[in-house]
Amino acid sequence: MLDFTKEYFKMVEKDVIVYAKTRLDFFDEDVELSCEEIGDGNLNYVFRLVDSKSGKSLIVKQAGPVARISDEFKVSPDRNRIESEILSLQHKLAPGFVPKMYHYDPIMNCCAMEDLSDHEIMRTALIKHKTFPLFADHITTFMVNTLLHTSDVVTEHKEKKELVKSFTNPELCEITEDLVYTEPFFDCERNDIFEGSREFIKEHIWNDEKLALETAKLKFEFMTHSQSLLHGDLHTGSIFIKEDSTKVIDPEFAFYGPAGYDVGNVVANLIFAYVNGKFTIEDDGERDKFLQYMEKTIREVIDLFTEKFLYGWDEHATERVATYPGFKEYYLDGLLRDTVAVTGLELCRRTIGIAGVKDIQVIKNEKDRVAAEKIVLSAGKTFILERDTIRTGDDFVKVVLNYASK
Ligand code: SR1
Ligand code: MG
Repeated sequence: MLDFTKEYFKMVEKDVIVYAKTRLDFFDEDVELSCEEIGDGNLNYVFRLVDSKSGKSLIVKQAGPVARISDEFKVSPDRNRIESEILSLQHKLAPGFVPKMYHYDPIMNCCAMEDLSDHEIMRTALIKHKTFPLFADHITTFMVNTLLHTSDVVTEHKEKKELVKSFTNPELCEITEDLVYTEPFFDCERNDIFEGSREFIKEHIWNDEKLALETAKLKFEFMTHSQSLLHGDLHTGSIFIKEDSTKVIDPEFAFYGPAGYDVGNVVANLIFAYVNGKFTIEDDGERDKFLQYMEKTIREVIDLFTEKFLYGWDEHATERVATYPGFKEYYLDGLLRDTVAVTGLELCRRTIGIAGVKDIQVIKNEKDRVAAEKIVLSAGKTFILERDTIRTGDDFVKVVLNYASK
C-alpha cells in the first residue's frame, strides 16, 4: 500500500491515481480515473486526471528533486509551497487570471489545481499564429494588480517584509542569476547556441565589454531590489489562453524583485512570436496581418501597463510620501527602465543560453534561423544598452522594426 504521509517520493501516473483517491477530496466515491503526465516545462511533473464517469478533471503538479531539463540543477522542492501560496495570493489580487488552487502537500511536494485544458499554452498558440485581442488588456491588469499591490506603495511595510521572507527563493533565483544575467554573455559551456550564429554572438555579444558591464549592473539590481512580488518567469509558456480568457501559471520562480522583470519577460516573448511569424508564415497577407497584431499587442502591453499603473497608484497608494507630486512618475520611470533591460536580457538569453524557445527553434531553414537570431540579439543588445531612452510601446516596436525590416 502506498503511503503518502511519511516520506517524499517521485510519483508516476498510477501513483497519482491512488493519491487522488486517498488524499484529495475532489472526485466522487465511484470515480473512474485515468491519468497522463503532460508536463513539457523545464522543471516539474504535471499530471492530468480525468474521471470518465463525471467528466471532472484536475491537475496534480509535483516538484522533483532536480530539474527536468538537467540534473545539474538541484532545485528545492519548496518551490511547490511557493507556487501554491503565490497562486492563492494572486487569486485574491487578480481574480480570474490564475488557476484555482485546491490542495498543497508539503510531504509529497505537490499541489492540485484547476484543469485548464480548454485553454492552450500561449507560446504554442502563437506559433500556430493565432491571435488574442484581449491579451494585452488581461495581462496588464494581472501585472498591475500583482506588482503594484505587493509593493511598498500599497502594502503596509511590515507586512511586505513578512512576504519578502516567505517568498525568499534562493535556488530558483540562482537559476535566473546564472541563466539570464551571466552565462549568455560569455562563452559558457552550458550555453546552447545555433552554430550558424556563433560568429555573430562572439563579435556582438561576448566581445562587447560595454554590454558585459551593463549586464553586471543589471544582475546586481535583480539581486538587491526587493520591489514587488514577481511571478518570476512570465513568458508565453507560463500563460494558458483562449479567446476570452488568460490564465497565468507556473509562478515557482516568485520572489521580491524588480517589477520590470515580469513586464520585460512578457514583451520579449511577444517579440519572439513576432520574429517566428516573420520567418514562418508564407502567405504575404496572412504574415502582415499577424505581424501587425503582434506589433499592436507589444505597444498595448507597455502603454496599458503605464496607464493602469498610474491609475492604480492614485486609487490605492497607502504610503504618504508616495503621493508627493512627481514621485509616481519617478517610480514608474525606473520600472520601465528595468522592463526595457529585461526585454533585452530575455531576448539574448533564450537565444544563447540553455533554455531556448520554440518560436526560434522551429525555424527550419538555416539562413532564416540565423537571420531571426540576429534580429532578436541586435534588438536585445539595444534594449540593454539604451534602456534610459526607451519608454513607450511605440519606442519598443521601433527597436524591433529597425532590425526586422533590414
Ligand atoms: C533550469 S530551468 C530553465 C528555465 O526554465 C524556466 O522556465 C526558467 O525560465 C528557467 O530559466
Ligand atoms: Mg515554468
